[in-house]
Amino acid sequence: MSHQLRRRDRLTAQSLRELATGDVDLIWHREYYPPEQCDSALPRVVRAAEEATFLLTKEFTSVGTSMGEVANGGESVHRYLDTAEATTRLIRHDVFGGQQSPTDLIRLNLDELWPHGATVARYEARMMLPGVLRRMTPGGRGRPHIDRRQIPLLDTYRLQRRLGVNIYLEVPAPGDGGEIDFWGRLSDEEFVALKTDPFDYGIEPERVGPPYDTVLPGKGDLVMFEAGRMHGVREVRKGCRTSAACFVGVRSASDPLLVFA
Ligand SMILES: O=C(O)CCC(=O)C(=O)O
Repeated sequence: MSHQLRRRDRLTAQSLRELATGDVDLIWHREYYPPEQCDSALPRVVRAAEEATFLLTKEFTSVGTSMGEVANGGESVHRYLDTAEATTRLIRHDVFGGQQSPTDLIRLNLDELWPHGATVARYEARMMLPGVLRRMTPGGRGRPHIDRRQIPLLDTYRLQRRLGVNIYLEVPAPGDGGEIDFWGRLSDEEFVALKTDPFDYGIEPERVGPPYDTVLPGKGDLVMFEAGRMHGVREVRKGCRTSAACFVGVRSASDPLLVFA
């Protein structure tokens, strides 16, 4: 049996529905965000990434306290909620001022493409962060992981699926790393059982065997996939890899999609 992921190459109402129901595994829409707009925003994105105080890992940096940092609940949930609005303003007005940000664009598209629209997720009536900016410099990587659905901030939503959304503003040259590898789907419980440290976001690539499929995104590309499928980013050996990212929570077909990061 082939493990190759079932792909679609455009984000449309149909491909979104297929991804949300698990009928396809991946949407890889090339140059979804215009490459020249990636270039014009990049210097400000890099500056914001350099000033970011991200705690989850040293393997990449992220602008904004992200969902990954608060997956285990506790005090950091307050920081996440307290900083969501300011981070959103920073990304929209300071970093992408004068042009639409990739995470604003995807929110609009999702709202228009999904039958019941898309909205920013809330926790106790407070806005979650709708998007982050991530950057990997040489040596950076993302170890294999899933992004769990059953975490304190998301629990009340009872998500059926959590989709990862990434739009690439800068990518290493082919051969210099930064590919996304995909393995099989895991439940939250199976993934937690695989981890040696519950506070570490991922596991060592050597422990998971060869990937089922690999994608090397280009500048401006959108890659969307089910985040319950184990995935990781290969080490960036040269150049940098910078992306705008969020997640989409799927409930039933008659509920709005939820956007959070
Ligand atoms: O940067 C990427 O391509 C993948 C990011 C990732 O690991 C995620 O969205 O959970």
